Amino acid sequence: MKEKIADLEEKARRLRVAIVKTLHKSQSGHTGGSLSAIDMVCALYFHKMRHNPADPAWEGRDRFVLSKGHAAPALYVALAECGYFPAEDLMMLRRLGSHLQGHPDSKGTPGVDVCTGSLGQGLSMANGMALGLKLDGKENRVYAVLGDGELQEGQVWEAAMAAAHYKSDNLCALIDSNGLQIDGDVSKVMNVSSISDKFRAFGWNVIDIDGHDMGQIIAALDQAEAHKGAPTAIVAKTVKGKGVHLFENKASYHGVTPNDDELPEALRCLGCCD
Ligand SMILES: Cc1ncc(C[n+]2csc(CCOP(=O)(O)OP(=O)(O)O)c2C)c(N)n1
Repeated sequence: MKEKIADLEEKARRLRVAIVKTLHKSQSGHTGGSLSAIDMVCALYFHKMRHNPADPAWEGRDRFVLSKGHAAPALYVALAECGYFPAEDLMMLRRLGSHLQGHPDSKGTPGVDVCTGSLGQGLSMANGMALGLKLDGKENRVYAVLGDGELQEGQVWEAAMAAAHYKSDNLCALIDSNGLQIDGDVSKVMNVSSISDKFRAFGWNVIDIDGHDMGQIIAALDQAEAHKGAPTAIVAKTVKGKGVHLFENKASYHGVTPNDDELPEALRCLGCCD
């Protein structure tokens, strides 16, 4: 297990490098929330989820919904690393006509199941997928990553209520709780705490973790899978911009990309010199 965790940590480091390089090239996109979510995305794609890059529409796959769709770079670097498309394509992020748009597009990108980006809607889509799979008697699981600022959208709580009502234990929501949104502190814009208490009150199984501790992430994903009779919310404490001190805990880097001056230092922080 120690080796597995070390492998995933190394993978996450490399994915962070890819995020920084991709966003530097595009000069458009979301840095902070991509770096905060990447450890969870990495654990899902390289440890937990059943999926097949050679056959993106494979029926036996688990489903993934990046509800905080602006963190698309985190998803794209994982999909590229899996082999859904060549890594060179990452350099086309946000280009007109590219299959890597600023927010996930299920029609354009192999491996993307749903279009997201309008905050608050992903958990409802994940609910529908989870319910549909259950009605079909399938074992597949559904994972959705949400932002804590996103929880200010009322639809999230309608979805939370419905998932508990239908006992959707094949559904797992991961909350990237980095405490910041586009305009600053989530607690000041519209306080959503306590996130854990809220999901618990809605009837969910709740697991609190450090969202950058790979051991805790995979243990929580295993617990979620084992839990029967209710959906699971993994409430992950994270750092916006994690891994690069220039961007850490700064709301100003929500939608700002590394510039030419910042790139070398950002890569140095991530142990990458090329
Ligand atoms: C319905 C909707 N309203 C506004 C936006 C613009 N927007 C994009 S990201 C963001 C802040 C999201 O904060 P959070 O969910 O905490 O994401 P993170 O900090 O993890 O990047 C906003 C308001 C949007 N994408 N969708």
